[in-house]
Amino acid sequence: MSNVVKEPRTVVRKFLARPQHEGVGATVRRSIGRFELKYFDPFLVLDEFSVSAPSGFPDHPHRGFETVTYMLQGAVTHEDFEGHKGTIEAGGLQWMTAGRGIVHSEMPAAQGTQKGLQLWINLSSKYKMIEPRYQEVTSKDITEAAKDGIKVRIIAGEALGIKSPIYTRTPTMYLDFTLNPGAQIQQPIPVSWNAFVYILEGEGIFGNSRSLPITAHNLLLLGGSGDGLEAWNKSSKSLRFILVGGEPLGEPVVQFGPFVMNSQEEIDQTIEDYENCTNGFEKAMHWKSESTTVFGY
Ligand code: FJE
Ligand code: FE
Repeated sequence: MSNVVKEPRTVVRKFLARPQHEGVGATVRRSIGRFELKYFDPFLVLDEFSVSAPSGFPDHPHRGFETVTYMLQGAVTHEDFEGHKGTIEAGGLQWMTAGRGIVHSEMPAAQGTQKGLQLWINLSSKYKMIEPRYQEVTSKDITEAAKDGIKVRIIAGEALGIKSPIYTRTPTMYLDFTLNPGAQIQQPIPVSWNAFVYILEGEGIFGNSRSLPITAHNLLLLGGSGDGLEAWNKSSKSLRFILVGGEPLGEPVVQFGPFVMNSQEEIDQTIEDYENCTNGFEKAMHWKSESTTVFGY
């Protein structure tokens, strides 16, 4: 393989994400967003979630950031206060820019266990109050590339010379790699970006070919300033992980649950807006999701 990475990044920290309760009866393995790792600029939360009916994430608001929901198994139905509704099926993706405000529900769409990843990406102060926007991609329309025992689903950014059509308001890359036994990758990452790996399946070696293999549910923070990632599958099973990178915003972050702003004053204003249904929360006034009714909340 040609040397596309000149200065590979090293793994500087490792976190095992253990299951915890979230929403109503749902379980998440939270890596970014827990107290030891409150923020990894521009990333606020990474949850590997697992829900079965009637558990889920009933009506709740968001302001000031984006949520990226990527389904791994089963399906989730989302429904918002503007009447936007749909189902994210296995392998599919919803990239939601909450901007000034969304109120929605995210609930299981099928029997059995629904699994996926939800990533929260912060928005810069100049975009926190933009109009909400959705980008939705079904599994068959996700850009894929394959080469030398590597398969990559390009959710955002570029890999193996192929680009995703997703627009990232905060510059972000999001790649889902599967490496066959014996395969290795060299993936460029912009030098100034923060980047991490989260392992989904199997075991892999990251950063240094002599390091110990790392298994599922671990988050790896990649050291700054290198120009890419090198990883190896030296095991006998397939290895699946995501590589996510983003341009740091370098701004103050004040978070109150699902509201993420730059100052306490803006958070106070947001709570007021949500309570009074103003400044983007107008449609929350008489709204209740259908799923909330169906599931009996
Ligand atoms: C939540 C605010 C929230 N992780 N993973 C507060 F927005 C949420 C929430 C989620 C969520 C939803 C999905 Cl589909 C997947 C998630 C948090 O909706 F649970 C709390 N407590
Ligand atoms: Fe949500």
